[in-house]
Amino acid sequence: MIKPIILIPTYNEAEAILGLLSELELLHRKMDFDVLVIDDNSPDGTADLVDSYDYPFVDILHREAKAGLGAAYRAGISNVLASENYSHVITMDGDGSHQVSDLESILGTEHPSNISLTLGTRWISGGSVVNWPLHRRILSKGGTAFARAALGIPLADLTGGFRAYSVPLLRRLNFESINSTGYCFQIEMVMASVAAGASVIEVPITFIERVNGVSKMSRTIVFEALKQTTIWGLQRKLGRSADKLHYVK
Ligand SMILES: Nc1nc2c(ncn2[C@@H]2O[C@H](COP(=O)(O)OP(=O)(O)OP(=O)(O)O)[C@@H](O)[C@H]2O)c(=O)[nH]1
Ligand SMILES: [Mg+2]
Repeated sequence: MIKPIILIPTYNEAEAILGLLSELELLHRKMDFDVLVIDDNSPDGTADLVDSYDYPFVDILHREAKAGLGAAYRAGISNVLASENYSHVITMDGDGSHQVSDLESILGTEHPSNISLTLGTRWISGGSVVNWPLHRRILSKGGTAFARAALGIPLADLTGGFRAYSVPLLRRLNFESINSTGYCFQIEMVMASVAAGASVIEVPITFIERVNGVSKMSRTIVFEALKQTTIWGLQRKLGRSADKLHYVK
């Protein structure tokens, strides 16, 4: 039976990862899925903790060094696509901000069957953000508003990382052209999915600010996202649509 796989990128999430895996283990008793943690050789020993977590549904991809969220996801997705075992790829943060209780609606057994991309969304009715300072709210909402206007994609949360992609959708994408290394990978994946004709649905999620560990969000990452989105927006204005960016095979 093909099943979903949850990809969890981690860099220094030792304080959060086992809690998350235990919650997933509870859900796993009633729902079949696999988990792949993608760790960039976290100095805090995140990978050792995952290795010691002896559940057959959990695997880990060990990478040599920190290379950014986009690079980690590309490596994880490439692993998934090498297998025929999976129906969906769910992406989820490893710091406890994404709630296991929202997973069932992300996976959406009740969604229309043509849905190929589900976006967990903080900024629609029913969605919320807990314990975020004002500047993070402004950054997230402002970032999405800017990307929405620049790219002409009318969705409420383009930067969130809690999503489900159908494997057939991912197989249509040309990952050689999706090259954001940082968080703008999330925006680029929506652009590429829309270019590939994805049917998108947004479901509300509760995003809780990390309690442990340190944010990897940096000025460089914000700047990369801003610069990249501006370039994509200009390319669009010049008539170079996303499919001409060779996102679709
Ligand atoms: N493998 C890998 N994982 C990463 C990298 N950068 C971030 N992550 C993971 O990606 C997820 C999201 O990163 P966060 O730092 O939580 O980013 P955020 O949620 O936007 O910001 P905060 O919650 O405020 O920290 C977390 O599980 C991180 O550990 C990276 O370079 N490599
Ligand atoms: Mg986080």
